Amino acid sequence: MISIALSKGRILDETLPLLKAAGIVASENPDTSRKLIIATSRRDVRLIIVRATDVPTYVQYGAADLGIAGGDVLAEHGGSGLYQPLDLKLARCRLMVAVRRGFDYEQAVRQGARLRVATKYLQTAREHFAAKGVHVDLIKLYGSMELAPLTGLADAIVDLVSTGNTLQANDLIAVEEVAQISARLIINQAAFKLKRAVIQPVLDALTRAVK
Ligand code: PRT
Ligand code: MG
Repeated sequence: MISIALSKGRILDETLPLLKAAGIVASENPDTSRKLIIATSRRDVRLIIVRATDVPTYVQYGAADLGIAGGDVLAEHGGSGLYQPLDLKLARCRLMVAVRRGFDYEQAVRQGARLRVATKYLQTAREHFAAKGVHVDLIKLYGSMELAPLTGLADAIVDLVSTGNTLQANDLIAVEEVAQISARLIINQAAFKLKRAVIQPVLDALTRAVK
């Protein structure tokens, strides 16, 4: 038996068709079901439903053998104990620096001002600004990052952008790309060795489905 950790929402919506193409069909709709463990059309494969940020943790400790997680979440987790063999090319977006319309980001950076940056992505943001030599004070938030520049909590945010509608609705503009993001398949390293006979065909089928 293998378990695949998935999160509800975007990742799930885009993953179910991919799993189906790989011959794995959920026995009930995880979006509407209250069940957190969901059987599939394959008796040796089940789905477990966790928060997006918890997916790498479940797979790292082997509580799930496989998982599907955004590159943003994986970068923050660090990837310890995980193989990341396949970019699924879904739930694509960009991690961006954004500021209030009218805030002169280039000028602030040029002057070496100490920027206050609010984000859920502390690790990634720290590395990004360190590589640019920009001094930042990072403020950890868990959601609604867009509010931070509007309320004076921060000068800038680092957040995910897909359509850009959320930034626009809040009078913010993206000024810099931090990373391009997509969801990846992750596999527990020990499970990949011990359960290779079950996992390898799933990996192969998903690889074909992505193409
Ligand atoms: O919602 P919850 O707190 O449970 O967890 P989560 O937000 O981590 O999960 P979910 O399902 O919202 O996102 C899961 C994954 O989808 C993320 O880890 C990303 O890899 C990926 N993804 C792709 C996105 C987006 N696009 C996205 N646009 N995740 C979030 N957003 C948010 C963004 O943070 C911003 O608030 O959508 C808003 C911007 O969208 P646009 O279209 O207005 O630009
Ligand atoms: Mg969300």
